[in-house]
Amino acid sequence: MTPKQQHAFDKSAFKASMTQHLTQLGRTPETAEMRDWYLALGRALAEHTTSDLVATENDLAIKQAKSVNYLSLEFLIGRLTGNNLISMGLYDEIAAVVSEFGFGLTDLLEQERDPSLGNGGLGRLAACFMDSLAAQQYPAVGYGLHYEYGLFRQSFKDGAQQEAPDAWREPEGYPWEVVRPDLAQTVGFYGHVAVIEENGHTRREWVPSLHIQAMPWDLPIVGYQSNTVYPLRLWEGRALTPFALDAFNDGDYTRAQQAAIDAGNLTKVLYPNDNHDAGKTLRLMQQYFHSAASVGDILRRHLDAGHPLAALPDYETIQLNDTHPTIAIPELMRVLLDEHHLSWDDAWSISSQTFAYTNHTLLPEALETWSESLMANLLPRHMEIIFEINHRFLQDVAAKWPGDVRKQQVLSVIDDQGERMVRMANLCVIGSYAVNGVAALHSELVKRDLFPEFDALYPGRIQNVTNGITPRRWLKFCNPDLSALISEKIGDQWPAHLEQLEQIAQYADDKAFQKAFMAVKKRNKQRLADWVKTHLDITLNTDAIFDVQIKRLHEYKRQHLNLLHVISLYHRLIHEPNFDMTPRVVFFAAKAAPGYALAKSIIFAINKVAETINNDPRVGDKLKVVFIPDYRVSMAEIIIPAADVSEQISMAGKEASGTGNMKMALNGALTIGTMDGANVEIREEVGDDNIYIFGLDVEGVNALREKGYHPDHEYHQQPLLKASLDSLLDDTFTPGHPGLLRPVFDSVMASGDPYLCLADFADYVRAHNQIDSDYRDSTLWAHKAILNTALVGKFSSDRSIRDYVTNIWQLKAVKR
Ligand code: 26Q
Repeated sequence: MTPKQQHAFDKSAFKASMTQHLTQLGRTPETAEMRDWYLALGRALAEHTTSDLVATENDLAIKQAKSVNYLSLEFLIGRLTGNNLISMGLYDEIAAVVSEFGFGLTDLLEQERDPSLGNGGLGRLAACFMDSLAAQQYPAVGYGLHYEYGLFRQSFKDGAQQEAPDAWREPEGYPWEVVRPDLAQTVGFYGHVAVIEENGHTRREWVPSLHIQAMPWDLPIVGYQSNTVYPLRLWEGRALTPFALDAFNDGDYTRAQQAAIDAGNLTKVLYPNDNHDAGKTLRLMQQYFHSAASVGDILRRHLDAGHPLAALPDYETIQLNDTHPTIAIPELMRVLLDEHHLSWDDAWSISSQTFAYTNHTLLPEALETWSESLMANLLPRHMEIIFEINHRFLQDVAAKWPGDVRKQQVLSVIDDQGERMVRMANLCVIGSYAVNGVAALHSELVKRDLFPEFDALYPGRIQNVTNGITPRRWLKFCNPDLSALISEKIGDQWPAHLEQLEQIAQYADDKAFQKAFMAVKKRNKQRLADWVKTHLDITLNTDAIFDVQIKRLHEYKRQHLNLLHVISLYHRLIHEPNFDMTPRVVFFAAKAAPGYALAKSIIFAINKVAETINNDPRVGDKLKVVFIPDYRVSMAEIIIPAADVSEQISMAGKEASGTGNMKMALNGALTIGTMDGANVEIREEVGDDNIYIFGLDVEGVNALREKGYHPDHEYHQQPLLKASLDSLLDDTFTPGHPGLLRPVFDSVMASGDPYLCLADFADYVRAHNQIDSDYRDSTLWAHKAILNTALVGKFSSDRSIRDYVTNIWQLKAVKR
């Protein structure tokens, strides 16, 4: 136990508490099953964190300090029990308790369902940031939505993705959450704007026609060794009263229930789109519901602490995780104007010093716009406020660039080419005091390509904060053997000071350390191989290179480029008698948005190619392809420590940052990647010799586009590429059914290969050949792998949070 730990651990009291919780589940230690024990453990631990959460909430020093409010429609937290045990410093103590009851802790932890309340990178980033805020004791509240169903569960039927609902709390409820009815808010929708005459002047006030209750559920974010517990507050939509009594009394039973049905649907399910705007009314309702409840709660805390409204920016900052919570800006304005009767200038001064916005994408299809008519119908008063913000803003633009109509058009919040649309990103930039991209390259492209006019209008507003990952979950918890090895050499303070890993670099050529390091990797590969044997019945060779691409399925991420490389290896194994290769297992894991047809076709193609290769006796164990279904945080925790090679192969300029790249490098994998997102910074840290960079960079991509790109030229000039592509058209991978994989072929031929897979293919193959030969030199490989772990300390989310604190939020840590 660490000296910092506040509560001395009372083993017998804890055992009694677990037994008590078993009783509440209707069990005794004799009749309880594994799941009951897990629930009893979770609930017993949650008692402690909940009391620490309430204590943190009531801490006067925190009330007097400035807090960040992290607003995000997604928090992909993953399982909490194991991670919280690490943060509480109780992992070994609880393992002992559990074994006295006759169980293994790791088996018990496997009982927990992942709360998959996010799609991918953006949601996981929010979770890592909450961990780092609590670890470093920067006052924070995370605000999200309490989805009844998280991201869908994925399975395959004949190779095709099937989606099933993710009932993450069923059936007993999630042990770590606590409902806070005293903190419920009410959120309005629809209705009209009333004009009220009051002692000589008029004011405008929204009269909603529908009200929904926002019920908060708190999850405890336990700071690593810090005794600090911050809330992740998730809002659930509920009917205000189960029945509209007047309607019920009128005998209109159906109408009375309608409100309850509407409210119950609001937070029913997470939208499964990643990097794509859905444009659905229910999604806008979710966004407003989230924003209004959160802004209401922030103002309640501020006023309850006795602070004046005008001092809001001194005590609260609100970070918008992409544009999804943008509507919080006009919502705060509405409350200040219509409920607190502030002048426009006073309200705007407060609001525009409170919000900051993070951009996570340059993809045009992901930039949110909402139709003005939809918004005016759902949120009539907010639409008026947006018009007023825009009107005043365009006056500033005209003053800066007199007579420049084009500037007015691109900067305006309203896009009036065609149906009038509200551009959420423009509203964010105008309404925030700071805007940031998520990696150095991405932030430069935000300034140069996405918002050049804003950058000219507001010099310095657009900044960079490079993403990070929490070393607690992504090394200490998921890779205990490597953690122990590191601690043996440099002590055990590195999880809170990741830059200390640099000291490991001195052992990169130490034979004994190399041996120990690679032995850990081997054990982690065995753990993954065992999982694959049990769940997929595929036997793997752990001497093979474990080559890993795990991320959402998207064309720009180019899983199909990886697939073409796999097919080319297979082709050579079959057709070139003298071809030899280092044995390889290529892992994929990815969910496709249910409405994204090509992404689903790529998954299908990978599964069909895997089936063929894995069952071809001519291949032996030279090559295996494994698609791990239902990728999620708990699966990542098994795959990442086992990776030798990390695939980060997006077309340059498209991946804003990536964070899986950081996780795998930290666990000793070598990256094969393009000059995109944070790969650029990983290369800076680990050095050119310890990363495999290939393909066109951003300038190369632009130059090729300029000159004119013809994928069919590549096809005709590169025999290996042609042969690989052609096998998608015949029945090599779909015996008896030629043509089933044509959508993938067409995407890079008929559709013009928008992400330049064929242009980058040859250099990608070259880089993989280099990996193949380097891996055979086990000393060389160990050296490179160790240096990856040693040199990526920069990518701790603790550093990201300190960057936000220093350059944007201006917070002070409050030690408890
Ligand atoms: C928008 C409108 C309607 C419905 C859904 C959405 C939506 C949802 C999720 C749009 C985008 C997302 C997620 C984006 C995302 O995960 N972006 C990733 O963010 C990471 C953290 O910064 C980066 O590392 C990745 O590069 C970036 O792709």
